[in-house]
Amino acid sequence: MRHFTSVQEIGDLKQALENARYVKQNPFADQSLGHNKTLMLIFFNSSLRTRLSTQKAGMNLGMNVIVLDINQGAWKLETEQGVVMDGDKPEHILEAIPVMGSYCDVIGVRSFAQFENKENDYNELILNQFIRYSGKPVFSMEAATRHPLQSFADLITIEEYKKRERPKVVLTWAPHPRALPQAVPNSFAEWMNATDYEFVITHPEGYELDPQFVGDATVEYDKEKAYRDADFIYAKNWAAYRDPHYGKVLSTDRTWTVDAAKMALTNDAYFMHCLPVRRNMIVSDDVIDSARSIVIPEAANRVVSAQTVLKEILLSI
Ligand code: AN0
Ligand code: CP
Repeated sequence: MRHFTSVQEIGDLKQALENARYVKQNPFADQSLGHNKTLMLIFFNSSLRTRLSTQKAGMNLGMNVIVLDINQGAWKLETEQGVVMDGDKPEHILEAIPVMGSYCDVIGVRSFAQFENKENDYNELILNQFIRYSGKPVFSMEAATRHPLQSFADLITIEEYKKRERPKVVLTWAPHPRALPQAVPNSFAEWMNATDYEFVITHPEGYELDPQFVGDATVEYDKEKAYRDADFIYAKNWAAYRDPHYGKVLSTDRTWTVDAAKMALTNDAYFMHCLPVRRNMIVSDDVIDSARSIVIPEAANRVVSAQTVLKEILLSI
């Protein structure tokens, strides 16, 4: 594997899960792989889990790790090509990317959708420029349309907790006061569609995701019906995808908050969320504080997904 941006590059899922199990059981077995290799993590947006878990994954593999927050201390970067740079951005990404590439062996990038131009977001303008101009393997730490390290960790977690071979997994939209990207639900859908699970997406009308990610998942607008007999409830907010409301908050309807009454409809489902989560908006305190909540082991598996992917990248260079 050279670049990692989606489920596509992970190859066979069963093999990837096998690799993840090995990494989890033997976290320090491959320290020599990363010896004298530098991992550079570039953040255009905030992060707690991705920043820490990916650093930890690199360190477990014996790598040196450099973290850069573009918005704190670096020059503001122009990302559009062909513009007259007479504004507030002193440096162009066309120089910044190859310079960063020259200081490292592998690059991780976090760059959310900006909700200014759907085409730019859905063409992954920033991530693709890193792939094109850095000269180094690049992996996504959540880009405009996907968050594959999160989805891989989610899959690992479901495999660890599932009680039946083909669990029913439900992705539910939940309310949030601000506009959030579709990357997490898009990516989760893409990874769930690659399994043989029963996969259902539920959301209010107007929150339809890009059909390329929904694939052949069942979309059920009746949330109570969707929850019925579920083994996993995976909650996430996202802003509208469809035009003319792209990037807009259309509803903060708290009947969509994951609560004990809806969880009671399930097959004693586990509750999952990628975090950070707003309590009593996305999920009620009693659900996230219950024994059915697996958000902490889910977050812990972020080290495992990152290390499994980084190991594959190191094996290819
Ligand atoms: C981000 C999102 O919704 O994409 C990151 C989640 C991992 N969340 C927020 O910005 C709150
Ligand atoms: N789940 C996740 O990616 O969290 P951070 O935004 O804190 O990295």
